[in-house]
Amino acid sequence: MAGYSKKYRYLFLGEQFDPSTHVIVTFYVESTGELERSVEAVAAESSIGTWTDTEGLSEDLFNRLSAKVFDLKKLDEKTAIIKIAYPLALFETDNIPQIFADVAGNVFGMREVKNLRVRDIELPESFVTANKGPAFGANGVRETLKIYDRPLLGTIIKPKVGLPTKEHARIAYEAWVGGVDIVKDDENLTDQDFNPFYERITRTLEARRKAEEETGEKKLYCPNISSRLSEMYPRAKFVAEMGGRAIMIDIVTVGFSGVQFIRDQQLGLIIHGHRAMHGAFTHSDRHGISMLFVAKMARLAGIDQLHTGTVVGKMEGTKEEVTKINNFLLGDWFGLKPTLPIASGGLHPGLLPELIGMLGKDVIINLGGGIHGHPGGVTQGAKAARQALDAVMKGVDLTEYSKDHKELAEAIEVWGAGSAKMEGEDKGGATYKHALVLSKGLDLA
Ligand code: CAP
Ligand code: MG
Repeated sequence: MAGYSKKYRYLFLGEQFDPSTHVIVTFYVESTGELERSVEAVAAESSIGTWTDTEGLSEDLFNRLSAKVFDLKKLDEKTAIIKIAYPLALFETDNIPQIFADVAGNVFGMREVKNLRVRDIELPESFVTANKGPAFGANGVRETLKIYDRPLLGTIIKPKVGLPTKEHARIAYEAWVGGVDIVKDDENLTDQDFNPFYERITRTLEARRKAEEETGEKKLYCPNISSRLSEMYPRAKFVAEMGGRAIMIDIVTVGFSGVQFIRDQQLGLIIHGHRAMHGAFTHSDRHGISMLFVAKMARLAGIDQLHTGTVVGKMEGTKEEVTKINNFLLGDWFGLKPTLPIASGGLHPGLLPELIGMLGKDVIINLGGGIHGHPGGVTQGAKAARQALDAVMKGVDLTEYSKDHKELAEAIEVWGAGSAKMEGEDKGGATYKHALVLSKGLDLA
């Protein structure tokens, strides 16, 4: 069958492209028809082409802006892992919505592909440094809290929604005095009648001040400002004016335009990135966008701390996947500040040894139900979580440590010590496509 274009070539297999002047994207492709035709279709549709050659597409224009497929690893007759080089000129390098529209836009819906997954993106230095990145970064978050040598302990006010502002602030206070460093709103709490945003900020920041006086520790409150942009900006400004130190944005439901806009305002606020809805496109290992790709966009956009998974909790994410993302976020990236990973979802004190054993100490450990579900209540739940963290940092077995820490003992009594796998299919297990990818010595992403 003829190639995708009669006039132009997208396949440059075996050729090299300068990584300082090209964006390199790795895709997993399952074709509906002839594999190489589908691969060309992906390259065309994600750069300058369409389903047919067009009058205006000159040779010069094509050579300057077309995507070039330079690596193709066949997994079977219809499936391959490919690498595509995109000329830098194709991009508006500090416009994240445009990056998605290029390499993670139309391509997913083409009839030429049965499944398509964007696995990774490698950006040239000039591209990365065109973006602000995090204002605080991992080190700035730690500097704000004056905590340098252990994981940070966070909680989410539970129930997720429904509490009136007074109760919300009280529970936040209880968590802070119990030993939690960071309190955040849940991803679906914004400005509902039962918990108006501006009143919540005033009351909860007052509670934070009280907790700081009593504990002598710095605390963080991350209120959820997610909304339309015309609302997000005044909400963020109000938090800053009221002495807040952080805000939370649902980066997927709000979108990266919103994240970049708030970051551009330089409000002096730590930006906590929640990734609710990411599972709609990161879940399948055969179709969608990897969380690694999303994490790279989040760091470019200026997210200071980002949910990336727990491996042992209720959300999916294999150890390889989560550690790869976390290592990227904490690693050097042409001088952009690192983003602090957040492990959250289904965690309780008994899981901390395994979690920290896998993810290390450069992480925020978020417990929602694992604190607010403690039989003794929130303060005891926070104490149990802090005791578990202290035990791990001292290298003491949890059960041993719980002998003279009753709140921890009560938590272990209810939830155990060690990873009782959450109910439901462990998505992290290898599917046949995973096995195929691994069999070729390729990593999962
Ligand atoms: C956790 C959580 C977080 C998820 C997000 C929830 O509560 O508040 O939103 O962890 O998942 O609503 O489920 P629990 P991820 O501690 O009670 O589970 O961090 O994977 O994006
Ligand atoms: Mg939540």
